[in-house]
Amino acid sequence: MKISMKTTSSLPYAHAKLGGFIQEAPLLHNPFTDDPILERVLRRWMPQNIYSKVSEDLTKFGNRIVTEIDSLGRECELHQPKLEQYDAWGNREDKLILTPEWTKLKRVAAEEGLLSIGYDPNIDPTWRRLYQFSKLYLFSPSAGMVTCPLAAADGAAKTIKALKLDEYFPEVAEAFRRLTSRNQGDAWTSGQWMTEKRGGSDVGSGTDTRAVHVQGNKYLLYGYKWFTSTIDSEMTFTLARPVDTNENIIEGTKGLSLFYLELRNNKTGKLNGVQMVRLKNKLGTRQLPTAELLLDGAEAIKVSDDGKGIASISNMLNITRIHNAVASIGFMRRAVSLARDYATRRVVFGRKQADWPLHLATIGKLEVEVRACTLLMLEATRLLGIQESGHATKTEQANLRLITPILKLYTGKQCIPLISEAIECFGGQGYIEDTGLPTLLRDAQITPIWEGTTNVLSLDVLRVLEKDNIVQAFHEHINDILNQNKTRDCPLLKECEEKIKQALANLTNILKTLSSSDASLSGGLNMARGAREIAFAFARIYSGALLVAHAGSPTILTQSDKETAYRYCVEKEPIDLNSEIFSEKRNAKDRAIVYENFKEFPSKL
Ligand code: UCC
Repeated sequence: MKISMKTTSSLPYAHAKLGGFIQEAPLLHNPFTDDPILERVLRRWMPQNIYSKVSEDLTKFGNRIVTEIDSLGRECELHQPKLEQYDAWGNREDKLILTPEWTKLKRVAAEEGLLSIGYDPNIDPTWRRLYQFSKLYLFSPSAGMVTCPLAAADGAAKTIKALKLDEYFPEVAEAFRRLTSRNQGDAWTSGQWMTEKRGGSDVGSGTDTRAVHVQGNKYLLYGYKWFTSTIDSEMTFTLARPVDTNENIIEGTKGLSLFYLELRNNKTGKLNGVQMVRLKNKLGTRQLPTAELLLDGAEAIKVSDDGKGIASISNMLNITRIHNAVASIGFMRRAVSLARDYATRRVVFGRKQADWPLHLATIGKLEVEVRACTLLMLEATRLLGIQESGHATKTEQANLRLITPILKLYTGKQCIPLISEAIECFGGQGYIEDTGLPTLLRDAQITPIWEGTTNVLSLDVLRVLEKDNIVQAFHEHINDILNQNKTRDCPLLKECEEKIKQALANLTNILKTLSSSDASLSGGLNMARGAREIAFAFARIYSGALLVAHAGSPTILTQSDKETAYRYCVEKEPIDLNSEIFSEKRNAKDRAIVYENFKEFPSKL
């Protein structure tokens, strides 16, 4: 049969014709004005004059993210760093090739004060961390992982101030000036070289790097740093073992000291006794230059007392752990924000996705979790500001130390399934590289790993719990937060409060039993076995209380705040802290499950 021309022109597909329909892409909105919770929290917590300036800056910055920054970040994913070790004639060069957009983003970060706001003497010290981290949170998912050198730079600046290194070492004072500079020309970032070939968790036994004394505080470092991110940074702090005159070293944590070093000689521009062995081939964060580094006589300055390396670098870790959480939550927020926008554009089975109850409920669940995580992060940065202003009470100091590992581990763990679910909201399109969505999931996978894995951080929580009165301080703080709920007659919030109090009582009882010196009470129970559950219980109680206080605020509450608190505190699966989790008897059962059918069973675990 012959088809007439008239008929063919009405057919949707033909040669050089791809069909009439193009799916509308999700739109990136100003991440500050689009965020359902951030602005209201800042308004509630900050004094009016500070809030006005901060919100004005964040609105402007949010626009810049949409119009300029986001596409720079995307370019960093598309044009990843390369390492050229030799020139054509065989000379060792270790030339790191970075896309211009990476460099541009670092400049934007300096200009926007993403680090310097946290140290700016012209901003009220109580509020500058909350301001800084709010801005970083907006920046993070568009930043092409420039947030990593910024995190380490912030950790370095904090270490310098906490240990007063700028008062003793002029080089370090200059580094601090550059780390906190807004001047694009001379701003520095930092590395954080901790991980060696034996791994990055047990740093005390895993650090092989030797420090050979030259004179005064000057040393030469020899070692192999296995997983060093941000190798384009100008300086770093690192750990090494000083060698005494008899060539002896002290093993373990007690043998480690903290060193400051600059990557290049500032006169010649040559690498300072460092070879870039290879770039790491990572699952995600591929925008970020991460390498194995050989230290072959790198000139360094010892900046801590002998044996105080880990305690000193912890100043850095506690800051980078907050940055890590900001990254996790930034990725989550971006995924949910794009999914909710897309749901207003895509039509399925005759309706917009947003009009299908099941789809709406799916995004609703994600939204509740992101809000809980956001509040926890904002609370940590609020406490950090108070601590750095010198006005923190003992209770606030204790809670800052406690919340830091909890925030990091909880948000790192939440973000992967959450982003995965948000990506599913795009159907097959979410699986397509050019949409940029897969990058979110790939990059998120690092957040539970670096800066301490979930297990290592759960054990850090136990380290904190060994301190006196910490549980008491947590109780007081949670009660204070719950007392900020000013709508006491709201039945939803009442129920939330009851749940939180119940969970808190349960957690306290378990902790009492576990730490009891009375063997009949604690016998057969091992706290470390259930360290994750303990940490998660703290996270849930803390976030829940913050949601209740937020929803009960008289001035700016919305019905959806109450609903969010209710869903998080009451409807979410309960925190199950029964003593069975901690029972030593389960070790053998776990071993049987994990190693079933395993041919070479280790004789002793
Ligand atoms: O470097 C990495 C990637 C760089 C990229 C940076 C940017 C990422 C941000 C992303 C944003 C986008 S990854 C490297 C990650 N490695 C870690 O985070 C280390 C993980 N391991 C731990 O945290 C362990 O818990 C260790 C290493 C701290 C455990 O060592 P020890 O030897 O068993 O520790 P001790 O003996 O319990 O503690 C030694 C001292 C003690 O103080 P003193 O000597 O005064 O008694 C502890 O109280 O250190 C103190 N300490 C702390 N203090 C230990 N941890 C802390 C802490 N968190 N805060 C305060």
